[in-house]
Amino acid sequence: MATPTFGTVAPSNPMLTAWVEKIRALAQPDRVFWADGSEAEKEFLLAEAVASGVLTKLNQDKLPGCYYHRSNPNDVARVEQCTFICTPAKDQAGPTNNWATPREMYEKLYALLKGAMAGRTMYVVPYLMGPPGSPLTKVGVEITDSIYVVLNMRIMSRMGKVALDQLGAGDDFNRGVHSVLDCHPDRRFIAHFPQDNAIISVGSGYGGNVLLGKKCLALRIGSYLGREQGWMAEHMLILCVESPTGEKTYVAAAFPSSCGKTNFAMLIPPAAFPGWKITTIGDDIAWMKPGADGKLYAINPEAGYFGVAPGTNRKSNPNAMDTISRDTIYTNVALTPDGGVWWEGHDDPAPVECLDWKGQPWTPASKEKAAHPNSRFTAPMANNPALAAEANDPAGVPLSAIIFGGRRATTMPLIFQSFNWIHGVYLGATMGSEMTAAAAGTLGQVRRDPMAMLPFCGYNMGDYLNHWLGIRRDLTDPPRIFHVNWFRKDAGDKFLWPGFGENFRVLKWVIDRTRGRARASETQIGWMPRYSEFDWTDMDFSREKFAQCMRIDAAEWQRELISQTELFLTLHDRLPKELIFQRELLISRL
Ligand code: OXD
Ligand code: MN
Repeated sequence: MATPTFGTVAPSNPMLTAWVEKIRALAQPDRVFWADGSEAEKEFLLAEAVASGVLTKLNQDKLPGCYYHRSNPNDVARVEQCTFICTPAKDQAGPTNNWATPREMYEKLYALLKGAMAGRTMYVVPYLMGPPGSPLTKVGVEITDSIYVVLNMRIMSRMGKVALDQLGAGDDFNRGVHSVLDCHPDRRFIAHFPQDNAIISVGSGYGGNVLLGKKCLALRIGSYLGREQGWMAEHMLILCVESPTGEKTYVAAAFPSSCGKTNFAMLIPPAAFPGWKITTIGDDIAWMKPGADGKLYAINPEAGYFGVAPGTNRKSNPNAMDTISRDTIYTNVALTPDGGVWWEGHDDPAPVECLDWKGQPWTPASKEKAAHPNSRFTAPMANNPALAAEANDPAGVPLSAIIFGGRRATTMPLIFQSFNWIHGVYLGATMGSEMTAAAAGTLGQVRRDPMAMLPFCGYNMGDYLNHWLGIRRDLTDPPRIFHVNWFRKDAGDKFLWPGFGENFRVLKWVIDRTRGRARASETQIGWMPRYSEFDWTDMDFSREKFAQCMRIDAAEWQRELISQTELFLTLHDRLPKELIFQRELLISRL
């Protein structure tokens, strides 16, 4: 390969160069590549990734700027059992995190990193989480031996010179080190050192484990920093609903992984609602801080979408299909003979033949899936036809509503509103969801996932819930809190609610509630809309069906309370008393 002319210019920040030199001396790469984020550099890296077989160039007539990657089949999802919060004391990490002391983990991981990059290039990737110039924005630097990581980080964050400019001569940056090592599950660790603002990830190449700006910095380290500094890092999409008169309302929503955050963030209102528009600010992560006016402001720290491919199609998410039609990296989907991509739930019929996510010949008669259920696309948010201009606003957007939701076949109604902030925190804290393919684990089993943050909270979950309650003190106009469930089923195992675009009808009620325009009935579990409160234009949905979606079933709620007990027991020593009172109130109402 020609001698590279890229990546040779080291930045002038001595704190940064000293740390990079320390890791270089440890990992012993053949060379160091300083990423600047330029277009020319991107072309160079793409060519190198193709030449080395890391990426396959897709059919550029069909999918301009798009590339294809297959991961090691043993490395296809986040691995919570290998994810650690490293703090001096165990109760700082809390009962819901794997814990190790920083000393023990540094020792173990430095031993694994010793000489690990011999024969490889060590890339240094400076990046911003958040729009340039925002007071919430953080600088990170990821050192990695994976060119795939560099190219993904380029999409997912604001990468290169812009980050070095914001860092200047400062020392306030997250230090992230990543090496794929030999990609062996026994040597897979994703370790966070919140007090050092540092991350070390080894043994994996999967996005959620290795794109360190995302889950590691923006959620685990971010949640820790947020508590120290008076803000919040949350697993939430952010969207803007614009009415026909131009009134804008901002909403954040937390759903566990693979429960439709990306689809909801890109929702298109049904034709029955002319003039209504939804624009996307973020699809996965929100950083939120009380503003001087007493409202809660949110930014999306990311610059791209790392979305689940299966099930994405023109019906479920037309904006995502447009977004991923160019400049996208596809991982672990199926590869068609004409250089295209396919997955279960794609608009195109199943190809007569193709290569599956493992590179094996696949036909519709095959028993295995063609695409891995957690196969992904990495696409720039700038491609989204419905991107909100506010996505790049350093000031963020003032939230009027926060929505919590899980994937629940039973118990949880389509929509209800909390009585107040504390009750809303209780709803978020007790959220349950059936497990999906985004993390290795038991599919379908309901687990408690407070605020959808169970795998992402970088400190004691009890303290985290206290932080949620404490934030209220800085808010004179807090967002209203709601709970939704798109996934309730009837006795025949069929979804009761059609979902997708029709979710706008639910969202519209939420918006109208925050603006004091919609009425609600007080029930045992919260405020609920009556049938007549929904706009049913062009939708054939009977009163009986709606009643089924909204039903509060005494026996189901009894089981729900018992299952919530497990979480309360786990968190008992730091559980805020407010949440215990909320539980008592719920029991007496029921
Ligand atoms: C994600 C996840 O990738 O939550 O966003 O797993
Ligand atoms: Mn997520």
